[in-house]
Amino acid sequence: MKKIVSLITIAACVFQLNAQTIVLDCETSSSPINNSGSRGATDRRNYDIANCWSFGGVGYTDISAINGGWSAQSGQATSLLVTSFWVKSPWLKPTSGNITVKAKLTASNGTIRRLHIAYLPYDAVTGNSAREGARVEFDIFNFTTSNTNVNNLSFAIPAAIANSNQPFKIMISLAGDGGNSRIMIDDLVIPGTYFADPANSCFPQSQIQDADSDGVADADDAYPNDNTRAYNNFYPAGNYGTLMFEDLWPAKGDYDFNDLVIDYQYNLVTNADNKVVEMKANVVTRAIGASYRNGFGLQFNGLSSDKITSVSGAKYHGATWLSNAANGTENGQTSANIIIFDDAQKVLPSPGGSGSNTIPANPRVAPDTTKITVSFVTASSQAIGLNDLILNPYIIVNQERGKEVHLPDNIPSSKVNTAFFGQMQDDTKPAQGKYYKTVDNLPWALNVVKSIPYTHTTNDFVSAYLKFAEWAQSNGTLYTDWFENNAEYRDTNKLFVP
Ligand SMILES: [Ca+2]
Ligand SMILES: [Ca+2]
Ligand SMILES: [Ca+2]
Ligand SMILES: [Ca+2]
Repeated sequence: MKKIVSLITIAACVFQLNAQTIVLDCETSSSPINNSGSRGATDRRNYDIANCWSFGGVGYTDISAINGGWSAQSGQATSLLVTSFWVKSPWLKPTSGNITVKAKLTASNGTIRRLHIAYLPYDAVTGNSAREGARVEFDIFNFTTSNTNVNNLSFAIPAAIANSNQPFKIMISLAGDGGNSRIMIDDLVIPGTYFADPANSCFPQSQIQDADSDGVADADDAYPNDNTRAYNNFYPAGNYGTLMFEDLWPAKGDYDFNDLVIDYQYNLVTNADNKVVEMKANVVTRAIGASYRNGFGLQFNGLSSDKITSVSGAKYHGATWLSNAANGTENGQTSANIIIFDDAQKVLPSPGGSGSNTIPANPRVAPDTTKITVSFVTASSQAIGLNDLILNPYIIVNQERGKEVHLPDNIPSSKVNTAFFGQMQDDTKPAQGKYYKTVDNLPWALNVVKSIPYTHTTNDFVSAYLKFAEWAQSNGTLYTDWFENNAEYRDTNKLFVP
């Protein structure tokens, strides 16, 4: 086996979801032939108007643009009226978060230059011809008029309209007094979902079917008759992933990575506000190439246990080390921990010979699927975003609670016996954030975001996955697809055939 100098494995499961935004950057033209001068400015502004932005006394310019080639610009900002120079967004349903915008002055003169930030409610009855109700100002920014620096501004969406499921416009007024400088803005980003209808005078969209009135149209709602749930977020998306563990830690062992082989898929169910309501995990125990009786747990890094209201589906067989609270999380933990099963040998009993589904000559046993449902608190003050969940799966070796094996550089639980760190081949160095790796950065656990075959008997993983070592030696830059079934990537003689 080649010397492995360093190794980066696929990181533990970090979920990221980009919230929807409505953006004005003044760049896009629907007319590709007019790319310069005032006609280019008009084209670009018309493109945004067609998408239901509106402007009062504000044009586009490519002179000293703030970002990209173009920015929006007021006339000489010598009116303190909020109705002289303004930009209005399309109708949108604001979510929580910050409106961000870049702004500057064209010259360092004048006594006052301001941005007024306001929202306009929808009012079809007493509103204006665009059905805009009375303007509500919620923030203001005063420029320093002695410079032309770019100001990166941020304004919180007011709680009164965030996630209200009602249409609003955001209106930015550009006002001032004295001098002759103009105000430029660019890269305006508003958190929310677009709700204007360009085909109907830019009025708010209508006729959307939403049977459970959670603000998510039936067509987009994975739970159209359940107003507490709206979306599925699968990890991995579209397929199962594989987790493989070596259980002789802190010794390196035979490095066959088949002591516990699990396929998994998590579904983080979110509500209309994109807050996590529950996690459904399918945990498929495929193989056990071990004599140890290993448990399997999942830590939610940094999430306090009281954020979980219930856990169902765990498989327990009387482990004396296991002590759970009423909500199904393990007692005595700083971060929430769920023990999914306490003894793999009971979940996937050996059908004869040693181990389960690792020795080709032995009888097979059908993989076991453990279905876990974890429910989370959903009160708005405590609700959990997708980015708040960092999932950290691990094994508990041979009924010894303090002997945990995690994915590389994943932190242990509060129950770990730190005396194992640094023993045998382990080179865990918490001060450096290094966990569960050898001096050469070999791990004791692997996570692959698709289901892959595992080694049979005690075959060294490196001799079965022929590009694994090169991937590892290259710091994860070569053969990032080492686990794929490409020509000359695998020695299938070393892999178990179910
Ligand atoms: Ca721009
Ligand atoms: Ca709905
Ligand atoms: Ca729903
Ligand atoms: Ca092994």
